Amino acid sequence: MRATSEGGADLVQLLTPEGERVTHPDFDIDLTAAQLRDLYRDMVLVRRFDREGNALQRQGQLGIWVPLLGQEAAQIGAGRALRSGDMAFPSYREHGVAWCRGLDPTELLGIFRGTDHGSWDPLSTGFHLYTIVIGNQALNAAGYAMGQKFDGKVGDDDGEATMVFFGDGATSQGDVHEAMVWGSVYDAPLVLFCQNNQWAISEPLERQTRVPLYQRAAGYGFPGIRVDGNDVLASLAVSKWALDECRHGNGPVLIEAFTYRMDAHTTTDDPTRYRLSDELEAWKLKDPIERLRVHLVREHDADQAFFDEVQAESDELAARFREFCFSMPEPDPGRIFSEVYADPSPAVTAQRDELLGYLDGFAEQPAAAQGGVH
Ligand SMILES: Cc1ncc(C[n+]2csc(CCOP(=O)(O)OP(=O)(O)O)c2C)c(N)n1
Repeated sequence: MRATSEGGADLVQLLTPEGERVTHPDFDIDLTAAQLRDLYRDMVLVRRFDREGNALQRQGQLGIWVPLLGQEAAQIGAGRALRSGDMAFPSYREHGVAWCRGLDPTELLGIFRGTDHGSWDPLSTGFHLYTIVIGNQALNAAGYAMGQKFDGKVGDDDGEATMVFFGDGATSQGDVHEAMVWGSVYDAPLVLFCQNNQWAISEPLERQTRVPLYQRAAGYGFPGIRVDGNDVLASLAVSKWALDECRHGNGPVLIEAFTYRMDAHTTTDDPTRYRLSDELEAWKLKDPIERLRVHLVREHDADQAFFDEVQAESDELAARFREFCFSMPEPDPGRIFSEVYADPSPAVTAQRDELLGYLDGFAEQPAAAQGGVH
């Protein structure tokens, strides 16, 4: 399984890299020109604030940023297939899914600036907090999906489903295998959405598997589908189908979105040390945004005014993202102790007092006198 830009014969594709609309015997989707424009807009805006995140890290405003460059179609397709009653469990690169769940992109900044561990409410957004521990969210998601089943929320068109996002590297984690076992034996409404971006930091796909990842589903007894992860139409169509199967009690489903991490693993990584630029060049020709742009121009009369409008909106979003980052307050040092337990704990209180006392040794204004813990 060498890292490759070819998805093979089983790849589900509805829009070629050249922007040509093609059919597939099992999957299709009928979208209006307005819906296609919306998908284009989603991808452009998400890419824009992602690039801004990278720049902010380089300027010392963020401790780290995790780029999604190249994975916009996989994420927007999956994210737009979800309904408000569904639950999504991301890893740390799912800024596009966050966008689809209605988070304001500025809500992502705290984690990367080191001011919080995630500021949004998972229940009201249907979007769990980011998980850095590789594969761990798959078990959380399997448990959540089992709960949906036990609560009788599965079985018809209005059923609920859970979607969990993880990478190719995560498929080597025990947690992901265990999630597949739990999900399958409890017929859980669980869509396992694996973004195979060909690399797990510097480890290529060939270090994770001998067989294509989607084929692993057969061993657990549920369908596995490989979709062109750079094709937003295919990602949306396959995700909708998989979620629908789950709503009706036919889960789980594994989706392998075949894509490519166009940037570094994170801003701490230098991919030129372990991969060749010709690989990157081959994937540039499969860019998810460009193929939809070409399709919109050729088949749906999108004119320059439309593209200019989206560009202007993305610049505004980037400026707002940036301004928000600059204006984020420093967290109170006592805050890390404030929500460890529901009720005060003597051990945590002692640690808090020790830290605040220590910091007071440096401050002109004692930290304890500033209000300390909320
Ligand atoms: C349990 C665990 N082991 C190791 C790491 C360090 N680590 C962070 S990202 C990463 C690679 C993950 O690759 P993949 O699952 O393919 O996802 P991608 O980052 O490519 O989206 C590793 C090993 C971690 N965060 N958690």
